[in-house]
Amino acid sequence: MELHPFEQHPTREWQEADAAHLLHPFTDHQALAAKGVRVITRGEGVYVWDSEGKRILDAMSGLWCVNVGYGQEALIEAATRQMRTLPYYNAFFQTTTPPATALAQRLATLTPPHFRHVFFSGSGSEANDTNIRLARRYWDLMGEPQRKVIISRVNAYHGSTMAAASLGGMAAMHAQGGLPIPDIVHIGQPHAWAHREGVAKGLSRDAFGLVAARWLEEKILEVGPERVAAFIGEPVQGAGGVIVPPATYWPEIQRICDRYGILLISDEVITGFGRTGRWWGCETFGTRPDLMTFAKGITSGYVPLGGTMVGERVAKVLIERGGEFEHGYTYSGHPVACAVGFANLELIAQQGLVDCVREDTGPYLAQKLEALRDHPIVAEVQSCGLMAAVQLCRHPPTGEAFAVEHGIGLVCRRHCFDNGLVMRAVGDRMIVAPPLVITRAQIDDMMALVREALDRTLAEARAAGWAPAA
Ligand code: PXG
Repeated sequence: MELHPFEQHPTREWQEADAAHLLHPFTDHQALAAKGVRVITRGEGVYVWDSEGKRILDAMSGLWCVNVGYGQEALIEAATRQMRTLPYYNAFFQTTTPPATALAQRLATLTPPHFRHVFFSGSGSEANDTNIRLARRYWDLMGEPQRKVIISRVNAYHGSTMAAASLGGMAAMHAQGGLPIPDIVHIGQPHAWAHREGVAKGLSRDAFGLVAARWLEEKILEVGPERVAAFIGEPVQGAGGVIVPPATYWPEIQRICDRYGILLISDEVITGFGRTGRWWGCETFGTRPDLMTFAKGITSGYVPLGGTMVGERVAKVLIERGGEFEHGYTYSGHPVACAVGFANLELIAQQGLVDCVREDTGPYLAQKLEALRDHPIVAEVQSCGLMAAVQLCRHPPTGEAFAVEHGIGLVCRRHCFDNGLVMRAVGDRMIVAPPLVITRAQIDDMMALVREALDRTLAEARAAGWAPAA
């Protein structure tokens, strides 16, 4: 049988072509060209294979998205059928397609009851742009057009467009684009470890959670409550390092939003669709957001799709008083994406994946992580459902960090890759967020690979004199 063009070339040829032509996201291209790109060619379940035939356990679900794992026939079938029937039509100009409307209806049944409307986009970044438009439009229609300011958090990740990167709190991103755009401001993150020598010192987790939430109130008062439109946050910060907030944090944030009447936006791009053990992170943490961003897990990443759940408070004003909302994307409600999303949600429900994460695999992962606490370079472990972080540290008893220039997270990530495991490094925090279909036996395999990578990292750090000898 003749090979497809994608199967014809050896790794080196892909690497050369790639270095010559493809600009990658968040990548130092000179460093990549010197090393040669890794080519991933296929996936099945929780595993992917590279062009050298090496099997890798994908403990990051691609980029926090392949929740049902690779190779699910129901999704493949849904895409194929919809492509044959109608590969594209739009939702502009008073039209729709059955998959777009059916998925909107389905989402209304899977979200808290005050969500009955959806605005689709092509990605999480676009959905967060939509949120800014919606929040400001809402306040215009409410007769308070001066309410423009959106408060977000340091180290938040809300996407990469100019507006979404502004919402995000990544200093390195802001430095490269003249960001943030006006009227977006940031407060600190509820990250007890990062504040261990500062405000969190001597406080219980719960007490620190209240302190961190009150940074929102302080910022509202500083900006002027009459100018604040919304607060946006990820229930658990993902790309910022899987920062699981203290239990006191979100209820206090909700109280503050209610007190000043500001909209609460829950960015559920990572935490949606079962990642935390409930359908939505806001259900795990007890908030009642007005807008909710989703993407990634809606299609398990098989095709791009994002959107915003619009709560009744905003939807009612927009629909009854708003006239035309001057906003939309070519791919808002793309029929193939929506057909795959619909099939994906059916699969998650049929397989009971959300309950499984909450009652079985999530607690099992947490228990396995506990066993890492005795490791000489592990300072803390944190998890929520199937997202987890392992904080590396030079000397856990004193909390002394590794020197930044040693890039210990990247050292650990290299050992993971070499060992057949994808794990993400955020500074000195190692992250896992495996597909929700992962079994207990596969969690055992994953954790054995994690421990092995930690041991190799420790050995390398000791040999280099970065960590104290045994
Ligand atoms: N919100 C959140 C909470 C995200 O995690 C986005 C919005 C943007 O979605 P799009 O579809 O526009 O990428 C994200 C995306 C990482 C990493 O390295 C995380 C994301 C994207 C790329 C890399 O952890 N999250």
